Amino acid sequence: MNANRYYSVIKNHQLPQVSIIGAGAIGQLIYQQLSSSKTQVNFIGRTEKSQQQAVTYTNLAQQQTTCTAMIVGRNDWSLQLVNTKLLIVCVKAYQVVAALKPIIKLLNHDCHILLLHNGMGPHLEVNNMLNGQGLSLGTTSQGALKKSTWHTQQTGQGVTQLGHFTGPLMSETIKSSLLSNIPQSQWFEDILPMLWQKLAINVAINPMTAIHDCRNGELAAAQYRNTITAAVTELAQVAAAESIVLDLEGLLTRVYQVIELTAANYSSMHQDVHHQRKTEIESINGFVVQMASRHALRAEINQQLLASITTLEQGYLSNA
Ligand code: KPL
Repeated sequence: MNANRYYSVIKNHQLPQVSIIGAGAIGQLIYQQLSSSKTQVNFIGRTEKSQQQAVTYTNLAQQQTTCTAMIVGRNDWSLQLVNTKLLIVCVKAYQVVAALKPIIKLLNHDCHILLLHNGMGPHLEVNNMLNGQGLSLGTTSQGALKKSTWHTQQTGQGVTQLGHFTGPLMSETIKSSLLSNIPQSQWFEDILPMLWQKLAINVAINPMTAIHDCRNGELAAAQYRNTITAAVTELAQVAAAESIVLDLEGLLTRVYQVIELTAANYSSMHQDVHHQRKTEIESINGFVVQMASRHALRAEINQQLLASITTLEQGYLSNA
């Protein structure tokens, strides 16, 4: 893009700048939700080149709109110029560190970072990479599907839970923009218990649906109950060792509610295995196993689920 034109697109406003890394279904959904607000939103691209891109969005009422998004190039000049105040990282958990590494040093100290992915773990590494920036974490159960590279469809409503993790706080202006534009979003002073609760759902449903090649609803069958109970019990014990007190009965009730509410769906891990993609197992059951070993605890069932999915994955990834 012509440098002057690019400069004027970026500098034509005094609105807080939010950048998104990861133009997957959730990244594009959040882009749409924020771009209708008094916030300037852009994507950070994968290449050095900046460009404008037509992005299409279909909402739950099947209405389709197309707008022009700015894709900021990953070069020092563009990234400094864009002066991002909030960077939302919407890549898969296993891509977070690699996505942030080359750009974190180019972000201003007053830029805040928000990680929004399935599973847990990358925040521990990102914490060590921070260059003065504050870090918040979040989870969303909103449903979205990529119909093509730049066309996303919202497929379901869901809640989005956000909260501070470390360093300087997110600015109140940006926080209220997130909360007023992302439907059913809430801010938690203590976000970690929320993330562990979401993790409890994922440690039970995701690997089991992938191993047994079934929809979420089929996990209500009695034959799966012991494994689900054991995986969630281990998670609650590990969380307790991390000083996060969770109510085991409440967690199991929630797992079965989600199984019922999403009965017809295939979990994200089922879909990853079905399409022979890398899964998020390392940041789901793998995280429980990793944290258990820190506290000299056993997490046998999570270890078994991790091993089964890793074996499945290695089978197809090594042939790819
Ligand atoms: O988050 C999910 C996922 O598939 O990753 C659940 C809640 C299990 C819904 O499918």
